[in-house]
Amino acid sequence: MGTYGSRAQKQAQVLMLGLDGSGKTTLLYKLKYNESVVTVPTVGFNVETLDTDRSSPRLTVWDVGGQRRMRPHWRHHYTDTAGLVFVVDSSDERRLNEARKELHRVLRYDSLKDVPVVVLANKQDLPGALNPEELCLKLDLRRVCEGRAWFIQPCSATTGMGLEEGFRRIVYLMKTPLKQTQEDIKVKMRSKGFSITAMKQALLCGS
Ligand SMILES: Nc1nc2c(ncn2[C@@H]2O[C@H](COP(=O)(O)OP(=O)(O)O)[C@@H](O)[C@H]2O)c(=O)[nH]1
Ligand SMILES: [Mg+2]
Repeated sequence: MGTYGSRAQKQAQVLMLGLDGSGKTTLLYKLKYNESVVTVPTVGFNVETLDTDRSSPRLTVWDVGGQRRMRPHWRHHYTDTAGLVFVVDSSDERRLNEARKELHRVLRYDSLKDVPVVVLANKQDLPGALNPEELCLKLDLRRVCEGRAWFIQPCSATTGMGLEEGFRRIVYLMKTPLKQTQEDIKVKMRSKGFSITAMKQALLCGS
């Protein structure tokens, strides 16, 4: 699974994809410097390292341009990817179908077969933004992510809400085998008194 697991390096590569305008560059710099930057469409890529807790590898996050003409280049980054973060603009219902198609296309690549995915439901600060459950349906996440670890995290690159949680989640999913993730969820939900049906739903969601 990419560079993750290499003791000498302790680096893991996270690939961040999504349509142009979904907020990738804004959220990368918000996370890295806690600054709101004025972005221009990314031609090529931005790359930054993010520190995590000591027991986890540092993340090298690749933010690859999402314009249509850039998308054929996405695949050059797949080989060493330990985790995929796919960013969607939750307020732009008009382009959700395009986002769904791109996500599904990316997930079909063999080199990303077992790679965990976190979908960042960005721009939650905007009125009318779809919530994670609605996006989960519109992006058909349950079906396309079957057999892999995945999670959908609401966030806002403008306010910073949910960003750290999203990246903590990808680290967790990269570190933890899928079976263990499911076991952890079961234990947690049982301790909170959730029903079997609720547990099954959560497991399906890979959360
Ligand atoms: N309201 C709001 N605007 C955002 C958010 N994230 C990004 N934007 C804006 O969306 C536009 C595109 O962002 P950018 O980071 O360049 O998208 P990228 O093409 O995916 O890298 C910019 O005008 C950002 O200021 C967010 O969470 N909320
Ligand atoms: Mg960009």
